[in-house]
Amino acid sequence: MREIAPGAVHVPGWLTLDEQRHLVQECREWARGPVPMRHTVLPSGGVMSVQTVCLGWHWRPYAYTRVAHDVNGRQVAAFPGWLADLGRRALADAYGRDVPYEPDTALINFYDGQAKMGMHQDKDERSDAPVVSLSIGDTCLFRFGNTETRGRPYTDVRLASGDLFVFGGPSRFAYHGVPKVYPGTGDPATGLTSGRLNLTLRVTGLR
Ligand code: MD3
Ligand code: FE
Repeated sequence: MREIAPGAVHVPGWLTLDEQRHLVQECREWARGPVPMRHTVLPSGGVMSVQTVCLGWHWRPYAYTRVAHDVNGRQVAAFPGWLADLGRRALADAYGRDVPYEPDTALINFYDGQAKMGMHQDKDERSDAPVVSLSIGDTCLFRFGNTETRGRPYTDVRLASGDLFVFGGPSRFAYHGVPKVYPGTGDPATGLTSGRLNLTLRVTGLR
């Protein structure tokens, strides 16, 4: 366990192999629909290299809605209670104490060997509750920056399969990104034979 910055806690190897296998199975189902996993189209017309599917609320830049107007007009799948329980357990382990936490959305990102994510802030939520991040599959280079600029200072961290990262307090609105994934570094026993999955649990503050 390492606190990268105030409120930003990295817990390597937090998920068991069984938990990772279960999450991979669930992600495969969620990726099929009702709103399929797809490359998000940005307002600029650009297309994200990462593929995303959402639970509870559908995210697109810069809004959360129940219905995926930009994909197929369907309502996204519900956010399961067991995933909220996992989020509370993650926070308790990262912070060493029970904290109230009611995540209502998950963004599930899939990275193939070429995908990356530029430096950005997550500001579409109307809540400063922590974000819980779970990584499965290939290791990536994760860049954790500062709240002021896209650039330095930042800290580079390798996120491997099973790692938990919690971003709360002053870290919640820091710039961050994924410059690179390392193909072939994941354990196929997770059920993911290539690429990287990242699940982030969040509180939208919407109703
Ligand atoms: C720090 N995802 O979905 S997870 C994203 O690996 C996102 O897919 C990356 O950035 C991924 O928005 C990074 C780590 C993460 C997620 C959310 C954060 C770090 C964060 C929100 C605030 C601060
Ligand atoms: Fe983000």
